Amino acid sequence: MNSQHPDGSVFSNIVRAPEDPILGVTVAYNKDTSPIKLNLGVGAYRTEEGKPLVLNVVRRAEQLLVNDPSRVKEYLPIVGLAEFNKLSAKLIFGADSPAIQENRVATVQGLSGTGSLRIGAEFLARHYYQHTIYIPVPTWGNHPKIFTIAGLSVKTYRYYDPETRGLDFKGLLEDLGAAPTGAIVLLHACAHNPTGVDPTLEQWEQIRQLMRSKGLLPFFDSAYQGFASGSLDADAQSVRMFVADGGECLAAQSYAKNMGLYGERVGALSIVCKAADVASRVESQLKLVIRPMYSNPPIHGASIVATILKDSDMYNEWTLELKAMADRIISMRQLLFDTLRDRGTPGDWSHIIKQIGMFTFTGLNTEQVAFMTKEYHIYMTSDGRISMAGLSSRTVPHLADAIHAAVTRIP
Ligand code: PGU
Repeated sequence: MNSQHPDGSVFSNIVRAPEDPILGVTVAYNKDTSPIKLNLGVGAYRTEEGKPLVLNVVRRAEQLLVNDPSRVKEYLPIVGLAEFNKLSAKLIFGADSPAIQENRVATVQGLSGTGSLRIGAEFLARHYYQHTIYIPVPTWGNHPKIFTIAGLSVKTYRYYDPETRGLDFKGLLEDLGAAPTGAIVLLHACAHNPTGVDPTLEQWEQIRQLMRSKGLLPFFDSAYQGFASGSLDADAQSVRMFVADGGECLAAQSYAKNMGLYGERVGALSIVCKAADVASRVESQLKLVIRPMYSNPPIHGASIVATILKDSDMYNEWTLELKAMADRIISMRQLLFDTLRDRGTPGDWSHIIKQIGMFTFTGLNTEQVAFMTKEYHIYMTSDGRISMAGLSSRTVPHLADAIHAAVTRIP
């Protein structure tokens, strides 16, 4: 025993940290023993049977990898698998992108979307003259933490209007218009999380003009390419508009959702520069960011992605499976909307079918969410976001009952 550490532990003064607002929902769900429990918290795809899905094309790619004796487990380079990086840049910027053809893009493999955002943030904190980053309100809860811990100063811009349940476009333009020259702006490439509200292409064009006129630096978070519309190209339009004007930008990509590779942690960070020699110097500095964090990225997930992206037959199979996931989510939106209408649930629920991507931002408040969890064993984030992919035609009636009870009993 030591007088400074009464119970003998040097860690006895550690206070318990709260659960994560999103991943903690699954922790609570797992503890619930009710047979009717439903997890609509985490944005992870489930089948109509409520099961996680490994895409058939991913299974095929894994078989090829396993059966190829030339595959070894050597370390990848610091920047990751070269082939994967090239193909990832092509996927987001387009096969005919001049920026790629002119070798103006530095791409490194990252630990899924989160890790790629973090590399970009660390790079900007070290090498970019402006340390202020603007993020939308609301946004994915991890964004402010990633940027703050990397040493950037986080400010916000208006994005969502709870009154219209749509984009606060005027507020967005005002706030970005008032941002200091050179400030970084985090943009959700498509399927904005948590609101499911994206700018139209015309609005994107206005955002682009404003940002370029003020020298604001776009940092795209692309976690849902293909999940918004079902089309990989359509969902990359926002990013491609900014690259087409010849200006610079960053893009963090995740293969968690669109290839269902969640736990494999596969992603990429690309920095589009004005010239090839700049891109090559940027890449050299990205290596210095990565090396002391985790040295070099894992090989398996990136090999799966590269196998699929480089083979036209497998690529096509992937787009069909991706479209099927997106379509199932859209059909769940319609079913939930119809079921609430049939129940005569008070309120206008048309936003359920208007919103895009994995989530519906229901408008339910914290008390209503707590009530639904307690009385109906339905788990969701406290901001009222539900992951549509967690629903099936079997569970929609249960959710509709819960929403109906919540809005009629709790103001
Ligand atoms: N960016 C956005 C906008 C996201 O929604 C997510 C995941 C990520 C990046 C990071 O995903 P990676 O798995 O690192 O590629 N958001 C999901 C998943 C759970 C979580 O919070 O990580 C969600 O439910 O919001």
